[in-house]
Formats: sequence, structure tokens, C-alpha cells
Amino acid sequence: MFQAVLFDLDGVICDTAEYHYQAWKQLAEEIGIQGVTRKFNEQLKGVSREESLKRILDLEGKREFYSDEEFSSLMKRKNDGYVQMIENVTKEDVYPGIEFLLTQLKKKGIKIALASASKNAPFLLEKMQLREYFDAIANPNEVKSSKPAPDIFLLAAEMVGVEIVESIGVEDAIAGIEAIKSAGALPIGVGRKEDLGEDISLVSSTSDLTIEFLERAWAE
Ligand code: B16
Ligand code: MG
Repeated sequence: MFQAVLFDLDGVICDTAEYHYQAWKQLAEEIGIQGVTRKFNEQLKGVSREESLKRILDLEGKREFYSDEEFSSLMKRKNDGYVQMIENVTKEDVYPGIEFLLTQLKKKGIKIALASASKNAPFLLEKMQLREYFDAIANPNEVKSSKPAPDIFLLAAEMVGVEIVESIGVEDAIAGIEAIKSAGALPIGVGRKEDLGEDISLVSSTSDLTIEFLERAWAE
């Protein structure tokens, strides 16, 4: 039986993946880049702020037009827009089934950790009143490489004192699924097989993310 569940946040616990998309799209259009479509956005999900901006500028070969200072100010602009969008997030924004799952995991003594790439994640957990369920929040500032590297999942498991091979990782992004696989945990995807792959257990909605589903996936 697994001993820990390592949760991604944006797109797994709540719909903030949509706000990241809207904030990037807005910034990109302001600087004359039109290619931030929903399809392209799959490549941004789970990816750090810095890497996301690089990928957007690369869409039109614009990376070298910006100095380091300008690059940082673009990242800040996107984050300011994003922070404004999440200002009014409440408990109502928690995806269906998530709080019940957290309660069930707690009852069974299974450790719960957050493995989000977002520096805004602790703020969001507080806003959604979910902080108390988490035994640990891995800090993305403390890892060397971001998703798809395994670092943040390895840190999350270490923080709750569970071997990574005794852990499940839950993700909505291909970068995150790759991170979970290379860490050595069992990946569970929230999303479509076209985006996340055919070789892992998937739910299309978090309302299907029950403890029984996790137990079945673990036993397979
Ligand atoms: P921030 P997750 C990721 O969060 C998002 O999916 C990704 O879109 C975002 O760029 C990244 O966090 C960094 O977020 O700019 O708020 O620090 O999916 O790993 O929970
Ligand atoms: Mg995510």
C-alpha cells in the first residue's frame, strides 16, 4: 500500500491552470506574440515561470531581444496579472472530490505533500483553507531543476519521510507526469490520454479521484 500522495496544485487541486494560461496569453499578446493557444499551453503546464517565458519568446524567436532585466520584468508582469486573478480564490474553487480525498487519506494515516512548481501555491492553499491537510509543502525555490526533472517530487516525499517508491504523484501536466516517472513514484494523471499518455492511470475529472481509485491503481 502507498504511504504518501504527492499532489500537484494548479490543475489538480483547483482550476488555477486556466488563470496561468490567461495571464501568459495576455502578456504574450501585449508583446506581439499570438501563438499562446490552448494547444501550446499544454507545454507550459507544470513548467516554471522562467521556462514558460522562454518557451513563449521562442515561439517567435524573440528571446535574444530581451535583456536579463527586461526578461525579469516580463516575468513580474505575468505574475502580477496572475496574482490579481487568484486574489478572490476561495474554498468554492477547490475541484470536486479533492477535500473528501484529503480527509480519507488523513484517516488512513497516509502522508500528504504538495509538489507544485508554483511560488504562489502556499498562498492558494491558505485561500482554499486546505493548508491543514498537508504534512509538507515542497518549496520550488529549494530544488535545483524544475519539472520534468524529478526534484520537487523527491523533496516532497523526503519531507514526509516516505520512500519515493511508496508514493503516488498526481499531476495534470505532461512535464509533471515525466517528473513523477523519473522520480520513481506511481503517476496518476488528471486529464486526457492525448495529453498525458496511454501508459498511466488517468481520471478525466477529480471527482473520480477517490481513495478506491488510488488503491486500484496501486494494486495494478
Ligand atoms: P508561479 P503546478 C505550475 O504549478 C503551473 O502549472 C505552471 O503553469 C506555472 O508556470 C508554475 O507552476 C510556476 O508558477 O509562476 O506561480 O511560480 O502545476 O506545478 O502546481
Ligand atoms: Mg499542474
